[in-house]
Amino acid sequence: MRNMAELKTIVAGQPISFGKRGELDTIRVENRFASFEMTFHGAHVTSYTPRGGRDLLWMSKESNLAPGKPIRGGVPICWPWFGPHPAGAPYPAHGYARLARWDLLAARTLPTGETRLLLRLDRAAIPPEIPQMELEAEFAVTIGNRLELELTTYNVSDSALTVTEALHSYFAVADIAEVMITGLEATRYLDKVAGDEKVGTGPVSIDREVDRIYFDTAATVAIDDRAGNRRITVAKHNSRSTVVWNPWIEKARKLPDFGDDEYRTMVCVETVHAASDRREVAPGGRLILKTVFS
Ligand code: TA6
Repeated sequence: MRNMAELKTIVAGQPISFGKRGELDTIRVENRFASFEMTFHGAHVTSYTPRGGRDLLWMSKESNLAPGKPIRGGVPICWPWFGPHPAGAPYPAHGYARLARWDLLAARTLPTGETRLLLRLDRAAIPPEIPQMELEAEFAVTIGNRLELELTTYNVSDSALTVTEALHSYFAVADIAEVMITGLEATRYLDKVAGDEKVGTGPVSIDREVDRIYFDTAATVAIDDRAGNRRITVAKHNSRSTVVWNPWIEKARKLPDFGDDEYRTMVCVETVHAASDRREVAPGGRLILKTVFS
């Protein structure tokens, strides 16, 4: 882990500072395009506010903000598996990347004025009770008039390894009842609530719990937040599956880190490698998952 003196050297002369959110150390960027915050814990993006606009990301007011606990909101990195692990405990849901501190390796200001950060998962910080896979992870963030997030997996073992993963983005909307999601029409999806497969017929509106993995799609998704008079686009690279999730009333009530009525102001549109879109990484190989939102 780099100490504060080393960190300050990395960011010297750039619009980057260090702060706190709850118990967690944060990296803050204020450049000409946007205000941005992420925690070292989980390399978790917690805020992205374009200059003169509103935060694109939603954070629960009930979220944990402490080492070793998942953060509810922003962009959780689910890695190196998505969802519950087939073996159950001691394998946590959505993997262990979001439970450990990451190290800041580099920070650069591009000729465009965008700020680029590079972080690496500190495997020594992974809770020791969780069996690790022989994988390394790096996360590159580019803060401009779009936010680019790129998660790279390196297989440092001598055998092929299967990875599922997600950039599990929580977007802020004014009123979920007025949201229309386009880009997933006529796309096959697994409906995890009903437990069956369906095909999308038109734009997606949300008036109940929705938990869907859309398959065979590289599409850019648009979230039309009509009550908020805003349209958020979610593009992706090297992913053939997209998750749409809103817990709705009952599930939100059951989640201790999710306010009872907070489901009304969020929706997750996630860029993933999940289910049949799981990826095999060759020994010494790497896997990239990238999402860009604006
Ligand atoms: O991405 C949707 C999902 O897999 C849902 O099934 C729900 O579990 C959600 O992730 C949140 O998971 P978490 O472990 O962060 O509460």
